[in-house]
Amino acid sequence: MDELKEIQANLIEGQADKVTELIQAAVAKGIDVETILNEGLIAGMAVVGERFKREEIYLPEVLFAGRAMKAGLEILEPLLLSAGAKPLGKIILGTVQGDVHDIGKNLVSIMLKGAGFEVIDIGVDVAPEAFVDAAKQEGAPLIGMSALLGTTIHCMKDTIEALASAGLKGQIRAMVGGALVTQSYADSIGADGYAPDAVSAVDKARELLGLI
Ligand code: B1M
Repeated sequence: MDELKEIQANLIEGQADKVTELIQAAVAKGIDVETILNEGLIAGMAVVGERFKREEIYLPEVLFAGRAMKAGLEILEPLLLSAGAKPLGKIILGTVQGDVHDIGKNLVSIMLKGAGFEVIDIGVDVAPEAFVDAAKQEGAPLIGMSALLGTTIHCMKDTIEALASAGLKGQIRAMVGGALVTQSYADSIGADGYAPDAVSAVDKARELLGLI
């Protein structure tokens, strides 16, 4: 369908206003909302993710595409919920205590939402207990933590320990990421999963929730 290709192309180009306009037109035309999401936005964002991985595009392009994705999701989210589309699973997402970097976390959030997860973004500077409380309150089986600073990375371990103290380790899983985080660091603190980038975070979340 030409409309979906146009949405994809404009998302890849980071044209948020045009994506908004095209999605409104597609919805008005009666194109299925999930088709618009999957074959328009998600397909476009997957191209962006792959190009970023191959270093064909850089951060500004990813951020513009992210903004376009966010604009598109704002229109589709309420329609998807009213259409009763079942989310793949709930994820609590935040940047750890003492850390206000949120660009990477927001990209992870957009990719997870785009893939069909329900993301509860609890923001930045999140204390270990706040991650655990949010997961308990929301009944979420997965916590995602982002950290960018050498001085805050240990808060991931503190959160995993808080999960263990609450008797929830194993029941609620922990996924970690951020510039300084590595697979071996994730293993050393007992995290259930690590993803190096926002695209891989989607596959890791699927894996941790037993969806693949
Ligand atoms: Co800051 N900062 N910063 N900063 N900052 C870094 C991180 C730094 C490396 C810069 C440097 O010195 N070269 C350095 C950290 C050094 C270190 O500890 N090793 C640093 C510092 C020191 C600081 C301050 C302490 C500076 C100061 O005040 N003296 C201060 C700390 C504030 C605080 O948090 N308490 C500070 C402040 C800031 C700004 C507020 C100005 C701004 C943040 C704005 C914002 O986020 N809203 C900022 C920025 C922009 C950066 C740099 C330039 C860019 C970070 C970024 O957004 N990268 C950064 C230098 C750099 O990285 N080049 C730097 C792009 C983003 C898409 O990547 O977040 O890694 P990233 O996310 C990736 C992956 O890591 C992964 O997916 C994302 C997309 O692929 N990922 C996950 C991330 N989270 C994940 C979670 C997952 C899975 C994957 O699962 C849950």
